[in-house]
Amino acid sequence: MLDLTGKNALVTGIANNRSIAWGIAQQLHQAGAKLGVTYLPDERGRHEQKVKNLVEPLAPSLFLPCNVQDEAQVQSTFAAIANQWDKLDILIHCLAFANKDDLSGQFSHTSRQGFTLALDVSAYSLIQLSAAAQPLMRAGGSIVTLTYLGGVRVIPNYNVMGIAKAALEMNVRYLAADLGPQKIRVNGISAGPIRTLASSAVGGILDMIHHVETVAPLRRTVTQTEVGNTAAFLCSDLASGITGQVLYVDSGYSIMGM
Ligand code: 0WE
Repeated sequence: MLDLTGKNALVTGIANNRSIAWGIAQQLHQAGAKLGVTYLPDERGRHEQKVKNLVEPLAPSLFLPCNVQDEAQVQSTFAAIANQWDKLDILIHCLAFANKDDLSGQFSHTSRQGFTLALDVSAYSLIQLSAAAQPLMRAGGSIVTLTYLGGVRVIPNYNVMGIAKAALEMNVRYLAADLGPQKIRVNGISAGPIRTLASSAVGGILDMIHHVETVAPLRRTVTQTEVGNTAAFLCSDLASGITGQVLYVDSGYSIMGM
């Protein structure tokens, strides 16, 4: 049985009730994990209040601001975890950002600044959070990140995010090799396209979803709950032999050639 009781989990990347991170947080909670939640702080705190209300039913013992572009916030987050919990078992990384202008048009025109931003927030942050989590993962641990097929194959308009996901997937492998001796496992979930805040800002997402519904073996898109269940599995002792892998939760879409 999938059982996460006695495990402490930090979940990043919840923006609203459509977030994949929200699906993951719910499934970790259902499996008995204790939760800590981070959010991207905004000036007026309206976003903070929305996320706080959303996660309230999961009774997180920690609710912390964490913008990964500010190293001090990352240090404060993990200092607060060290204060509250005797150990950290699970780290869920669901963070990505690229300039909207870099998610359409000519890839060859991607600016140095846009490239650096996308790779910093979407790929480097996994290294950053893993380093901060490492001393707290005293009993070993499980780190799970979210990736996308656009990091392996060309998906129109995914552009610089594809390069960021390619770097992220290689981060998974190097981190798995680095942290394995400390019994810390590192894996990625490559989710099929889902309607979320991040994807709805992307032109043509509905056409992409329709395409998946037409050609994927299961003839449908995946749900946040399905990604959440896979994350819960990867974080459980059922997956104790799995590290450095990218699991596809995509209705089988990625196996198709036509
Ligand atoms: O990884 C993603 C989306 C990540 C993302 C989304 C945005 C929109 C708003 C990163 N940065 C931003 N910046 C913004 O200003 N996905 C897997 C969803 C997604 O994004 C696409 C897709 C799919 C699928 C972009 C182009 C084409 C397909």
